[in-house]
Amino acid sequence: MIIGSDPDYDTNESTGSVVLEDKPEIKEPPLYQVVLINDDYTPMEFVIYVLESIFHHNHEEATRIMMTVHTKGKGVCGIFSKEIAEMKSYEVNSLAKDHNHPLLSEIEPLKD
Ligand code: TYC
Repeated sequence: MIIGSDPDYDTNESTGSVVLEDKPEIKEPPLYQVVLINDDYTPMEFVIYVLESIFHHNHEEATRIMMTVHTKGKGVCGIFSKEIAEMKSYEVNSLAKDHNHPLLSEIEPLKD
C-alpha cells in the first residue's frame, strides 16, 4: 500500500517520518425507528394498509402492530437508517393527509 494515500497515516513531507493514529475508529451509522401514533379517527383498515404497503408487513403482523398502537398509544413500524426512516415517515404522513386521515408517524433514534 502507498502510505501517503492512506488517511490513517500522517506523513511529514520533509523528514519522511510516519505517525500512526491511535485507533482508526469505525462506527456503525445510527438507527432510527419509525413510530406510529394513535388517534381516534383513522380507520383501522387504513392503518393496516399503510403497514402493508409502506413497511411490507404481512396482514397478520400489520394487524398486530395496528392493535398495539390502538391500545398502547404508539407502536414501532420498523427500524432503518436515518434517511430511510425519514422517507418512510414522510410517506405515511403524506398518504394519510391525501386521504384526509389524521394518522401521524414520527422517527426516533434507537438507543443501543
Ligand atoms: N384508534 C383508531 C380507531 O379506533 C385506529 C388507529 C390505530 C389509528 C393506529 C391510528 O396509528 C393508529 N379507528
